[in-house]
Amino acid sequence: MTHTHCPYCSLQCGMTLARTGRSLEVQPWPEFPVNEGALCRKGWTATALRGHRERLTTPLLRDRESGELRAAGWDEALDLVAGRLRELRADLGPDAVAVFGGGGLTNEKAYQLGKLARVAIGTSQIDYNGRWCMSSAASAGNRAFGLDRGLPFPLADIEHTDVLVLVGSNLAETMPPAARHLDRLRENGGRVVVVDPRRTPTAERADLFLQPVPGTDLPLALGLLHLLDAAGAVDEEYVAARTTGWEEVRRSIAAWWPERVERETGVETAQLRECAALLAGAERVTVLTARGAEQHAQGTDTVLAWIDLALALGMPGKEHAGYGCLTGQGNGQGGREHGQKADQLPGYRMIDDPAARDHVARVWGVPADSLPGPGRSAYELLDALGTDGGPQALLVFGSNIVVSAPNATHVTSRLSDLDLLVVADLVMSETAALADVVLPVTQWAEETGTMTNLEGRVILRERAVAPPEGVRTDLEVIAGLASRLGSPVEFSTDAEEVFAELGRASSGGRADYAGITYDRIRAERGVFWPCPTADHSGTPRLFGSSFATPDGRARFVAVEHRGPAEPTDTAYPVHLTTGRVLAQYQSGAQTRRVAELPDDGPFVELHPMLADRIGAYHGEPVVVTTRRGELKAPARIVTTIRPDTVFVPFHWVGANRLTHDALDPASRMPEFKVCAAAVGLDTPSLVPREGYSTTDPATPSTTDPATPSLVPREGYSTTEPGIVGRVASASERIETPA
Ligand SMILES: Nc1nc2c(c(=O)[nH]1)N[C@H]1C(S)=C(S)[C@@H](COP(=O)(O)OP(=O)(O)OC[C@H]3O[C@@H](n4cnc5c(=O)[nH]c(N)nc54)[C@H](O)[C@@H]3O)O[C@H]1N2
Ligand SMILES: Nc1nc2c(c(=O)[nH]1)N[C@H]1C(S)=C(S)[C@@H](COP(=O)(O)OP(=O)(O)OC[C@H]3O[C@@H](n4cnc5c(=O)[nH]c(N)nc54)[C@H](O)[C@@H]3O)O[C@H]1N2
Ligand code: SF4
Ligand SMILES: [Mo]
Repeated sequence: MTHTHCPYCSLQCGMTLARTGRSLEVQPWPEFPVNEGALCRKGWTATALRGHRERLTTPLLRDRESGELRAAGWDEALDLVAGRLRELRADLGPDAVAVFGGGGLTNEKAYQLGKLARVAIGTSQIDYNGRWCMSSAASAGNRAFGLDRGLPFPLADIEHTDVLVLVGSNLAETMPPAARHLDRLRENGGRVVVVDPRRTPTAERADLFLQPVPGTDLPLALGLLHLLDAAGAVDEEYVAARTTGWEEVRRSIAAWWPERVERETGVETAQLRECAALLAGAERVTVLTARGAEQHAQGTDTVLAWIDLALALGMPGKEHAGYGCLTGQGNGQGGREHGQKADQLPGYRMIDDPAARDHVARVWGVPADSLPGPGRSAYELLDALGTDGGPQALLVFGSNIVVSAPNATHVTSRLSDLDLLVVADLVMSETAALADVVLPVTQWAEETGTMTNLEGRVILRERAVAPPEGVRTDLEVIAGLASRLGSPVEFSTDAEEVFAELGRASSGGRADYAGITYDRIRAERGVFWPCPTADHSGTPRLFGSSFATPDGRARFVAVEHRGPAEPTDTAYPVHLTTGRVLAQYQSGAQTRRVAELPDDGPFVELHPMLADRIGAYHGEPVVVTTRRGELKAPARIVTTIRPDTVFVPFHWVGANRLTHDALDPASRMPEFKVCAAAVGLDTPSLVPREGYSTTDPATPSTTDPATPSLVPREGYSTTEPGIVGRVASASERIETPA
């Protein structure tokens, strides 16, 4: 029996792994506080990849002549990789080699990956998939509070708030055991507000559901703030004592009167007023954002607008109230603290800060001036691969870029221009399938390491079983490469030893782990950072008396609504948004291989009115087209989505051929959550006429056979969700999701 944590999302549910004979069974661990024994179906089936026939168990090298992958020994594979990296480094400099990490990697792996890049390779070119996850909330948190810890309080605190506002989170499907907090909150007399263009299972639990046009959460927040200010609901005492910048925000919200907000967001003024009244009357308000609000080219400003709202109400730092971001990946929090991010060193130190460089270089035993500066952000890094002056080799640990990167067709073509692509994975992901070298690694139950959950709680995953013969841990792979690259310092392969070094490297930094040990985590069921010394009890709650800014005050930031990078037009008249379903995880590399989890492939969720317009029936294939590509998938006709919006899950190849690569200027987050699309039937009339290019927005298109039915009828407003109930004809075809 081993107590450990689920291999998937940031809730990091505690579970017990029990061995019976040769099998490994998932059982509850009721004492672990975050999930109290509950798991979602991904957690219950997590051991299915153990002994799976598609598990990789030997290194693979691409044969130059046949183009096929063939089995190889570890020494042959690592020698080949290191040899080629040395050549590239000698010919083109260390930045010719790039590293791409993942928010699912343990703290120890993320730390060693950063050290591999900066010390053993000497490259500045390292970033990771967390850039696509919560980075906009991270930039906003740093700006407003001087610190980014997703939740500055334990998740269970939300049970005691009076009003909880969930902006772009579908936690009932993305972290199901957390949904019970919503139920308890309501039992305690609290209210829940959900903001989402789709009435999700999370929205079903809401007292008030706002259904804005994708990409308009920012004006929604400013509109609420406008009403609150007008009603005298701003906590002037708190604002004066604990913040700066309010007057500028106050001026900037003056013009966001409700009718303008309704025009922009599609949320009716009556609902807006209802929401403002709920907030104004509450003693404790908690605002939580997730990817729906954050994955936009104005994601940072959107989060700042919601933080402005929370600050104006006097909430951050108050008990059972405040602002938080629901981080996503298993180690989405720790993964952004220990050095796999382009601009960071361990302990959430900034790589361009001379004092930070000195400290970390001393721990690493190298001169500070040998450390490179900041590199490119995730998408910019991938976009530069194989180009003149860009990296010519890429090492990937813990991401399936081909499926999950925005504008994926372009990214895949960048990968194919590389001189060397190396992927370390457990299974043959779509990205591994393109690699020149595939390195088979252990998975969670077969190794030990720490993760930091969405609350900033550092937890321990203990090894429960031996790995299959032939695979190595990521730490062993990293160390093997480091020594072959002539690293001036040793790389430990022992997770506990690496954690102790990480503790020293983070000491005195913003995310200080120096006082945390494996034994303490075992004894205390997790320790919250910052925890600077062995006798420090850890920090479950932040900001009680001051914020992490130099003067201890939180910053109001005035923001402007720029709108989506790609607005709809007559050729691409609907909003495309993307996201998740309960039974699949991320790029699906792992969960699509679990037989117990339903895998029906991608689908296009659309409203009966839109379906009516294009003549689509439930289950019938439809084609979604954007300026970057198209996807054919069955229609799923539901009344729960806005009539002007379609939704496609990204767990399968396809959704990201459609998405836009516009980036947020501060966080470099791509705009996964909104772009302009056309949707039509998969019929011959959809084949572009001669001379008509689907990639040319300038082409006059109202006469195009693919789109005329999408031009709104007279009297029909695409921004008015209330119209839903008036369409009876399509209702026979409606199927709401279970
Ligand atoms: N089942 C499952 N659970 C997961 C994951 C998974 O892949 N599968 N992944 C984990 C990870 S890494 C993450 S980051 C989290 C993500 O967790 P969530 O953020 O909850 O998941 P998403 O489905 O990406 O987006 C949430 C909601 O945003 C809505 N949305 C789309 N556009 C907008 C918009 O413009 N504004 C607003 N307000 N809402 C919008 C979508 O309709 C969707 O319901 O989930 C974690 N948990
Ligand atoms: N359209 C659209 N695209 C999105 C999003 C969206 O909402 N919409 N969300 C974005 C978000 S929030 C995220 S987090 C990304 C996630 O997308 P990805 O980065 O693709 O995440 P995963 O599918 O978890 O990929 C992890 C890969 O690493 C492997 N792996 C798992 N554990 C380990 C390990 O310990 N070591 C190694 N070496 N490999 C391991 C897995 O088998 C898998 O192949 O997708 C982003 N892409
Ligand atoms: S909610 Fe997240 S951590 Fe918990 S069992 Fe499901 S996937 Fe695993
Ligand atoms: Mo994520």
